[in-house]
Parts: sequence; C-alpha cells; structure tokens
Amino acid sequence: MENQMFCFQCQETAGCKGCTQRGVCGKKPETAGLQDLLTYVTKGLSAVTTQLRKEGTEVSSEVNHLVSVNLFTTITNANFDDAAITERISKTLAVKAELLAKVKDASSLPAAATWTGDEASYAAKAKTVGVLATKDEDIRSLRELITYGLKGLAAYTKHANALLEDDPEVDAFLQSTLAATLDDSLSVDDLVALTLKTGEYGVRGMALLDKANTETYGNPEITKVNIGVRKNPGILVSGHDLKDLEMLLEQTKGTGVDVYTHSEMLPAHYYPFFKKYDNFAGNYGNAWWKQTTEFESFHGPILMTTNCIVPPKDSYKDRLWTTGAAGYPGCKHIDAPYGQKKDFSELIAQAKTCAAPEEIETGEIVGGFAHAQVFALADQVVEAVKSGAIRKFIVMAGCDGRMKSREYYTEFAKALPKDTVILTAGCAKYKYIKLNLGDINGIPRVLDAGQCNDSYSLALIALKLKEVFGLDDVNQLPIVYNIAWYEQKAVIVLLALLSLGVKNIHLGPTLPAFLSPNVTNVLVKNFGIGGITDVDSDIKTMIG
Ligand code: FSO
Ligand code: SF4
Repeated sequence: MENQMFCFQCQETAGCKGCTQRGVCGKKPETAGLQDLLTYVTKGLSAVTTQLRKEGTEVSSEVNHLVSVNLFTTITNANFDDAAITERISKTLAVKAELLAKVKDASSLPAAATWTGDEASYAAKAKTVGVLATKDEDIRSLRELITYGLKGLAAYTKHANALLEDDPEVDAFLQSTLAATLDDSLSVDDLVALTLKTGEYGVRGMALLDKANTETYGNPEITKVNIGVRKNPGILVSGHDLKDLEMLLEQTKGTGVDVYTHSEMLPAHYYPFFKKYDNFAGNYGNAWWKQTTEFESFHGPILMTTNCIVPPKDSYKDRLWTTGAAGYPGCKHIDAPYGQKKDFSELIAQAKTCAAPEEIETGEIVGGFAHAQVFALADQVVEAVKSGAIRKFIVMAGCDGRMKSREYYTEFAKALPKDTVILTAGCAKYKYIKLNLGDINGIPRVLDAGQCNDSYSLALIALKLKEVFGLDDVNQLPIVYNIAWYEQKAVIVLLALLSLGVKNIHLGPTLPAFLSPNVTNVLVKNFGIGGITDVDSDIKTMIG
C-alpha cells in the first residue's frame, strides 16, 4: 500500500504493535521513510568507518559527530523536517563516498556501505530499508533493540560533544555495533551479547556526559526551583542541551527578557553555574506532552534543543524554534558548529514583542540530588536505612507520556508507604514531583537526580550504598526499580542498568512492541524483567 510506514520504536506505538499510517507522535509516512533511510546510510557509513579503523586509518571527530547527530535526528519526536533529514542523508552519502575511497579491502562491506543515490531515489530506497526488511522476528527484535539503545547513546554523546568532550572509543563502539546490525552472519546469541555490550557503553556514554556537565557547570546541589512566573517577557527552553541554555542565558543577560526551563531542562537550575543569571526565572509547565496548552499560555518564544516536540498548533508555531538535532517544518532553526556561538538574536528580538507568560502554577520544585549531593548526605541516608526510617528506595526514572495508563505512576507514588523514598530522573518525575510527599528525617521522599541521562547518578548512588553496606551484589540493596519508558534514551538507560547487573526491573506502562516473545523470554529469564499490573498488587510485590 502506498504511503505505508512501519515504526515501533517508542512506547506509544499504535496498538502496542506499530505505527503504519501516521505516527501517534505525528510523524508522517514520508518522514518515517526518510528517517529509515537516514538510519540505513548512517549504518553504511559506520561500516566504512569500522573497516577504516581495522585498517589503522583514523576517523575524524567530525565524522563521529555526524553519526551521532544523524541517529539523534531519528529519535522519537526530535525531527519532523523532511528537508533537514534529506540534507543529512545527502551529506552522509558524500562523506561515506569520500571515506570509502580510502578503504583498502572493501570485500566484506555490507550493501549499505556502498549504496548511493540522489534525492530523487530516496523515497523508493527508503521503502526497502525499514525495520521490516529483516524477516526473522527475533533477529529483527534484537537489531532494533540495539539500534534504539545506540540512538539513546548517540543523544547523550551529542550533548557531551557540544561541551567539547569526546570519547573516541564510545564512537568506535557505536559505529561498529551499528554496522553489526547489518551483518547477516550474526546469530541471536551474538546479538544478545551485543545488546549487553551496548548497555556497558551506555554507562560509559552517560559517564562522559556527567563529566562534561559537572566539569563545565559544577555538581548539582539541592535547589528550590520556582514554578510561577515573573512580569517580563520570557523565553522557554526545552530539551536536554545545557550548552544551548548557557548560550541563550549569556545573550539575554540585561535584555529585560527572562529565561524559563521546560520539561527536561528543569535540572539546569540544580547546577551552580546557572545560578548567576538573574534572568533565569524558573520552570514553566510540565512534561513534554502537555506542551500544546502550556506553550500557548507561555506567550513567548520556545527553543526546542532536543525532543520531545509535539506538532505545534498554529497559535504558537511562529514562536517555536529548534536547534541541534531537533527540527519542525516551518519553524526556524538556529545552529552553529560545536564550540561556536549560536546566534539567538532573532529569537530574543521576538521575545521582546511578546506578552509575559501567564501563570499556570505557583510554588516550587526541590531537586538536585545527583551523585555528589547524595554522597554529601550519605551519613544521613545510611543512618536512616539502618534505623529503619527508610525501608526502601524505589527508582522511578524514565519518561512521562500522554497515555492515560500513565496515571498509574501518580497513584503508585501516592500509595507508597511513608517509609519509602523515590529516586527519580527524566521527565517521568512530573507524575509525582509536585505531590508534596514529605520527608524522612529531613530527606525528601522524592529525590530528583536530574535529566534521564542522570540515571547514571542513580546507578552511582546504588553502587555507593552497596559499598557502604558491604554487599557483594547490587540486588541485595533495599532498592526496587519501577521504570517508565517512552523513547530510545530510556532504552539505553535500561540496557545500562542491565549491564550493571540490576535485576527484576519493572518496565511500563507497556513492554516494548519491538521485543519479540523469544527476546522477552531471554530478558525475563536472565534479568527478571517484568511489566506493571495495578498499583496495589505492584506495591505488594515491590515493597512487601
Ligand atoms: Fe523525556 Fe522526551 Fe529525557 Fe526522553 S522529554 S521523553 S527519555 O526525550 O529524553 O526524559
Ligand atoms: Fe509511532 Fe513512536 Fe514511531 Fe512515532 S516514534 S511513529 S509514535 S512508534
């Protein structure tokens, strides 16, 4: 059938099976096809770079960055702009052709490494290279699981790269593994092993980003963030890229324009560096999926530095701007190479013509419990565990989403016994961070480490507790995992936790559609992965 697509990479996929007409996210079939082709040519390029490395030829950081941003562009809700995706495909083919000419032995390269074509051929080629091109259900499932994990890893390395931090070994792994998803000689067992390896590199990628963030902006510390508004016009910054926020704050200093964070940008307030900006006003709104009403009432320009973009309403489309891997047709895009200044003057000029934001909430959010801050409180936390004041920690990291079934997470947080503490990271927090769940001997019952990538902090905290309590296994700790996922960054967080040996993770609100029954069985058998049921039963299972 003409205009068909197949995408099942996120939790909201149609019917828990796959989007075939138009994405639940708003992605059109043409865009889905171009994203499939971009993924394919990026895998082809990665096969070439992997061969070059084998032959002892160095691969430049520009090529590594191209691969990461390409993958990021295909993440759910990041980029809906066919022209931008087309341009990336052409650029990738050109770079690939140049590098291919340097390969000494091209005999084992896959077809994607040598394929080329012009723009007129993209739509037809796209139809042949999508997810369903892999016929075996289990091989397809593992290839996609790995690819989605790598997309998440690429997103995190991209943010580190923007802060001029690179880990060439992570890039080399990312590319060789992307290439391996084209390799028909790999068995299910080989791909399962590669899935776990992807998790190991996920830890490494998150560590790289943590280093980049904390060395540039300091260690997050306990912070109260205002959720009301001021009287000046404002700019709302969404997504995960802290460097973009820094550049915008520098350029809005003294202009009479305030800057607010939205969704995953909230944790920027926790870093000491950003506290020096008087016009850094607070956080506006909630998780990504509420943006269609909240962007309307914000009144000023909104800068999307990454996903998650919901197709904008006409009422604010002219105020929606994108940068980096994000894109939306008809919305202005501002960019500059890493290390160079992005010029936000046009966006700031627009802000000055806008009304101040309308207040939709008042009060504050308390957060900043990344690893250094929690380590500083370690004595207090250990004492509370030893005395029984804290019975259990529940890691509720991950994503929020628009499905009604996600109300489960609010109800679960409310129903938790008072001697339990939620450890959170990612936009999942918006389901319970404003509930005022109180504290235990001064320790808040919701500890927010930051963005989804700061799940790395939660892993470090678990490893620290394991050491303090002298345990041999991280699973002996009084920590349970009830993780909410939406898109591919949550996939790399999950694989990272598995690689650290964490067992019995509950994943909801539904298990990924891309896990075949056999692959699900492998995850259940080896890691005790499970879904969620209802709040009462799950509290009994997880808390006892
Ligand atoms: Fe959320 Fe979107 Fe951070 Fe994701 S805003 S859903 S996992 O992009 O990356 O947590
Ligand atoms: Fe559907 Fe999710 Fe793919 Fe969008 S990203 S097309 S909602 S599966």
